[in-house]
Amino acid sequence: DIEFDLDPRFLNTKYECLRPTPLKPKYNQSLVELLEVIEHSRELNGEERNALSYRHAIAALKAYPHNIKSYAEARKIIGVGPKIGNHIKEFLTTDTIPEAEEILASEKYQTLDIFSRVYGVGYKTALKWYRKGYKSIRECMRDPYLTHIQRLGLELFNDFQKKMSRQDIQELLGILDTIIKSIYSDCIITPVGGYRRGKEFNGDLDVVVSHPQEEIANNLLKDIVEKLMDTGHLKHKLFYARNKKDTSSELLSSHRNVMDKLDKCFCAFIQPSTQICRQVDLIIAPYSQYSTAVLGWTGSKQFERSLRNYAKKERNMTLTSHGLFLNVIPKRQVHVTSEREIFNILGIPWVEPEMRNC
Ligand code: TTP
Ligand code: MN
Ligand code: MN
Ligand code: MN
Repeated sequence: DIEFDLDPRFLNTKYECLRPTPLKPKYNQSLVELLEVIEHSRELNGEERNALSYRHAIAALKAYPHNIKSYAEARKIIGVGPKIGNHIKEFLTTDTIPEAEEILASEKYQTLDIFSRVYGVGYKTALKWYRKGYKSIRECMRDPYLTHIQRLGLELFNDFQKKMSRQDIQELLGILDTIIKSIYSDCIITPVGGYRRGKEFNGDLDVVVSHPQEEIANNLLKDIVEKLMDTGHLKHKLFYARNKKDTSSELLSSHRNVMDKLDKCFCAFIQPSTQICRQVDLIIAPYSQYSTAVLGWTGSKQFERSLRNYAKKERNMTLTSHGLFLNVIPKRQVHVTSEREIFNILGIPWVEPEMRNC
């Protein structure tokens, strides 16, 4: 069984990227689900640091190769401190976690959870709407102060809530492939995000597109978006950013965990067979940044965060979607051409995309 065929040295590490993590954990599943409720509620309250400590513990539990049987056993796992340890103790005796049950039953959590799923709405806007007394998406739509993107997000809410099967995604990929290659037949199109990690159902489709010729790659976003508008597939641009093709100083200034500077368009895209509006995130990468862009956009977010931390703290390198850099003065780029090469240079055992689900 490849899923837990891992070096025991790597099991108890704070770096999720050293630990293959499957989509569906084999052990401790209901414990993980309850802790995820607490984590999500911390996130919705803007308690990011607290949420992060839950995420570390959850990731460790997802990769843990046994059902936990005692508090002492739980506390041996890196990332499980006294607080989360106590929740695990509660779980071992009652089969649930009282705080998670309270959260799930609270009207505030239920409402914030819905509002925060609207495209472009973070916890701050969700909380603002909740404080105004809104209880439903319909009530939010009557708010007089909506931004253009919030209105769009609310209008698209029903469609965007519908998950895509892998077959739905394949239909969209087929269309993108035909249209993009009709512009330039040498384009390289790679699905990334949750789909590449093997998720059965996805809320969106993320795609990295590149072309071997720099000049063509530079203008690719504009060309693709125009064509998708002409064909009627692209209904709305949710987010559109083209960045100046500048010096490498730009690349170096993009910090970990913030939006990169790759050209991108987040699209509301009509799926022909269902007429449902789907979110398709198109990312354009120059050929020289292709492998780091694919790695960076495959996720999970927690996997990326740990990979970047590992590069920085253990290897004195900076990894972004734009490239891999040595942190010497002046910074030096390490040229890489594949994901495997990046893992090799960082000295991390290869992790299949399906095992990056921390
Ligand atoms: P998402 O599509 O947001 O996440 P996902 O595909 O992992 O999960 P979901 O099923 O909710 O769609 O982003 C895909 C990956 O791209 C994510 O794991 C991290 C990366 N990413 C960035 O690097 N920068 C960004 O601004 C965003 C939105 C994502
Ligand atoms: Mn996605
Ligand atoms: Mn996305
Ligand atoms: Mn997670």
